[in-house]
Amino acid sequence: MASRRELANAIRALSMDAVQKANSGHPGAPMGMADIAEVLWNDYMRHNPSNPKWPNRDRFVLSNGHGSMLIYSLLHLTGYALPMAELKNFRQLHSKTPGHPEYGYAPGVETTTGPLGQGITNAVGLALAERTLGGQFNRPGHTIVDNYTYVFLGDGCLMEGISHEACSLAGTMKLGKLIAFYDDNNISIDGEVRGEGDSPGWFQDDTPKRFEAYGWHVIPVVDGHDADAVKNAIEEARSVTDKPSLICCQTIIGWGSPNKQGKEECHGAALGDAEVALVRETIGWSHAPFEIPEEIYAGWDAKAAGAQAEAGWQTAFESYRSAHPELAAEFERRVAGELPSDWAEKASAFIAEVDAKAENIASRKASQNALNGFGPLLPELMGGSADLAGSNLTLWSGCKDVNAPGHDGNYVYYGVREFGMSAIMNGIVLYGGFRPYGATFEMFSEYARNALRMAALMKIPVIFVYTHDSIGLGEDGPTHQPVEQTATLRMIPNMQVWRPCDAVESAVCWKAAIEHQDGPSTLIFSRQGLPHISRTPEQIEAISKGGYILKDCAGGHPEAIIMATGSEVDLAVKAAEQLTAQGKKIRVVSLPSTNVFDAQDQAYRDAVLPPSVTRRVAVEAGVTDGWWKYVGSAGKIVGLDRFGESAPAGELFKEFGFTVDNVVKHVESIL
Ligand SMILES: Cc1ncc(C[n+]2csc(CCOP(=O)(O)OP(=O)(O)O)c2C)c(N)n1
Ligand SMILES: [Mg+2]
Repeated sequence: MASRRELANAIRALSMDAVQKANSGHPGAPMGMADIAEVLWNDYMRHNPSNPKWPNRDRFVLSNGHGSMLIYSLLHLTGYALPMAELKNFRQLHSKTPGHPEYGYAPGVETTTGPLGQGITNAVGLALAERTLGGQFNRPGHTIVDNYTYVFLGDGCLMEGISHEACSLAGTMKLGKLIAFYDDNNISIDGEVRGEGDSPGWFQDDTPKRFEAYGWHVIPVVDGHDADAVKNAIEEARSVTDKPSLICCQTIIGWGSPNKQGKEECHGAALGDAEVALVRETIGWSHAPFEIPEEIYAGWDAKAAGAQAEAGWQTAFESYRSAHPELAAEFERRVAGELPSDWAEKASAFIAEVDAKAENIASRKASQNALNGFGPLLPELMGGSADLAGSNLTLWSGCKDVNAPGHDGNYVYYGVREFGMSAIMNGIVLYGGFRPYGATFEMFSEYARNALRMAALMKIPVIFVYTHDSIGLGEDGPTHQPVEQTATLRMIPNMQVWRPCDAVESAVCWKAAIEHQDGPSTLIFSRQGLPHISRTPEQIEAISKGGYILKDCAGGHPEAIIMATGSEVDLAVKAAEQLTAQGKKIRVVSLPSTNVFDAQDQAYRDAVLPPSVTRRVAVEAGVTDGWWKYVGSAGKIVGLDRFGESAPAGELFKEFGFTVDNVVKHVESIL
């Protein structure tokens, strides 16, 4: 039987050889954490390589994603559908082994990691989702949701600010089944993180004390190369159920490399052929690159144990089904990510109700109304706000705090943690069974931005809600007034951005976001009141196309088009009325989602914005850059290419030209 060290050395060999072959990558972390990974995966991880989507599997997150060869080695060795050919193809085009682990490529990769700090934050989301889904579905004698979330992280993750946001919240929430392994190797790219005297380095935190202060259970000193010590630490961590655990593992980066271990040199570069040969000698690994002896495979193979674990769970689930048939069916629906069968019909009925009410309200209020309409249909909703519930209006009548007794809630008080909230939502949706939405002021989407990008990269259906969407928020001033944010959010590939103009469009955009399953959505709402606009049922239907004709001239052959989004649609409508009264033929196009509109076929887009009509004016209280593609070089834009000011909203709209008269003037200038 292979020894633990020999099993761990398989990770070391695969990692250094794959990096060497690619002549690119990070051998240090996998070689340093191999012994820890061996104990965790062989003795504790409950997973089924033949079914990477088994809902009750333990989750593993490599937050120090640069060490991607660690997870690829583990997945290959334990029996996932990740053949050796993929390891040989590390970092090559169309391989399943990209430079950093990417969700949707290698089976068993739970989330995309690499941007440091976000993996641990996703893991907090995974652990919160596990606890909450358990609270909602487990019943006495039937524990069907019950898994651990394990996460590896390095100095870099701990230096990143988001780790504070996430770990502080995890401590407050007492996420006892979250177990983190800190790769305490005193190295990051620039060298030793803990220097001395006049060269203090850049990371001298007392990490154990920091995590104790968060309310974590901390195991402060574990030799990360001593399997027994690691095993004891995992036992201890699992025995503490009311606190997340941090196991601080002292390791040597690049362990086994005689000339490079312990040095930053092996962090992110191939060791070189000569050093690779020396490692083979040093660790006693005589096998050729990418050759794994049968005995080693046998020591790692998790297929039989995994199949057995899942079968045991299936049996338990069938007994749950007998006792609670409706819950079991609902669990299966939720985990499959399917909408309730009556969703489409009830959602449309709600939108018709909103239209009939014809309310003049802020779109943030309309958003809350939509949540009250849709929330009862969707127990999978997991809401939240970064300490702005009363401003973002994210609470609806069915909200219950996730931390309340029973842990069966559906609302997260994230505190002032925009980035943390967003990356936690990514983790929640990745767990399965939930549709998270979370809110802040649109301005602070900036704080969260990379998590939005990661959601888009992973094509996962998180709903980011942003209120206070322009200078229309008024007196809080330019620090809080978005100007360039909507435009830049639209630029994120795979992100559907909505900026509705009234309560009806707000309800439709919520419905669209809920139905958009293969990517994130951003919903942008106003602070200030917006008038109801009347529409035909066909127009209401067309809102979900992202852009549509809201008002047309008689005969349908306009001489000019005014297009707008959100709070500026009203200006466009009134300007068109004024111009129509002067005998002009004007069409108004509402574009609540430019991305969704862009995805319509050419015939539809041309029907809304006929290429022959080149006299076009766009109105949006934000930067103008993105609008030129709609108005063309003959067009005009009423926008805002500067920061706002602190003043009442009405005055600001006048000051910056968002008036009916100014829109009319712009149209007249090109007629
Ligand atoms: C947000 C972010 N900033 C910077 C980087 C680039 N980067 C990758 S690894 C690394 C150093 C990480 O140090 P540590 O976590 O200690 O990793 P180790 O060298 O110990 O493997 C940096 C700066 C990154 N991946 N993500
Ligand atoms: Mg390090």
